[in-house]
Order: sequence, then C-alpha cells, then structure tokens
Amino acid sequence: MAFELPPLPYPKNALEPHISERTMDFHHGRHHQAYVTNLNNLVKGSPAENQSLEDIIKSSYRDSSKTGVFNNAAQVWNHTFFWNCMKPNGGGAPSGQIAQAIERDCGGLDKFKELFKAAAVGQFGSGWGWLVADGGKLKITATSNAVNPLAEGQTALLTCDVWEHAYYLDYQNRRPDFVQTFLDHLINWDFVSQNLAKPR
Ligand code: MN3
Repeated sequence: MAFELPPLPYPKNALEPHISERTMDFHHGRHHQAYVTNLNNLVKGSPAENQSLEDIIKSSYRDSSKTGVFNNAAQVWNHTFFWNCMKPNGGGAPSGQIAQAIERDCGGLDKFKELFKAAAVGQFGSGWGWLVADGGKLKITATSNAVNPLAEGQTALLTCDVWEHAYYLDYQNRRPDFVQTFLDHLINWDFVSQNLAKPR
C-alpha cells in the first residue's frame, strides 16, 4: 500500500497573514508531496513497502545503504507533524501538564521561547527546531536536514521547519522573524499536550 499525502488540518489560507496560502501551496502541495512520491518510488517492491512510516524511519536511520529512504520517510513524517503543530489563532500560553513541564524543565514560557528560537535560528542550513521529551524531561533540540527525534529515540512534542522553503516566500532571509511568529501566533498547544500525554 502506497504512502499518501495527508490533507492539511486546516484550509491552505488559514494561517494568513503569518504563513501565506502561496507558501502552503508550495510547501504542502509540492515539497511534502515530493517526499511522499520519492518514498513510494524508493520502497516499491522492497519489504519496507509494508512497514509503517515510523518503522521505516527507525530502521533506516544511520544505514548508509538507506539514506534516501530515511531522508524521504522522515521528511514525510516531519511535515505531517509540523502541520499539526500549528493552527489559526495559535500561540498564546499552554496549560495543564505541558505548562508545568515547561516551567520545570525550561524555566517558564518566556525562557522556553528564547531557547527554542535560539536553537531553531542557530541550526546551520536546513533542519528543524524541536521540543522533545527524553527520559522524562523536556529538551529543546535542533536537527539537520531530515533527522528527527523519533530516529534519536526521543518523543517529539513540537517542531518548527527551518528549511528555507518554509519561510522564504513570506520572510525571505529573516528566519528569526518566522520562528518568532511561529512561537507567538501559530503553535497549537493542544497538539503539544496530546504528544506529551501519549503513552510511550
Ligand atoms: Mn519543509
């Protein structure tokens, strides 16, 4: 069974003015779709064809004969996760368990934003900024290219795509402004809470 591009969890123009419909059109319709198409072509006729996306990611990571499979599988997963990390009128403050964990492990919401922005902006070249759960604690990380917490044995809670294709049409070279906007206006804290609450 072939992998499919999941629909966006909101209309393409729903994140305006922060992310334009044009960016979403390219990012979801072209970039994310291309990873899905590439993955299907790469696993066709191999045992990976019948594996879950998560299993493909874990089993192909750091296997030099499966670099293409890993990169495309992880990018399919990363983008689906990223769309769900955002919502129209997002941002604001988290509540409940995730708010307490951010207080405990990141020093509060303002400090979290500062550290997340530094990690995401500081990622040299293409990659992702993350909030993860690792050994019962929250951590802020950044990964290069397609690498994600799943591959590293961590639980992904939140991500921001910092590949240039994520922001260049709307923000050009101003990655810090894009990440700040993501933090202030786009984060779907309900989704982050669900990820923390999931048994693992
Ligand atoms: Mn992307």
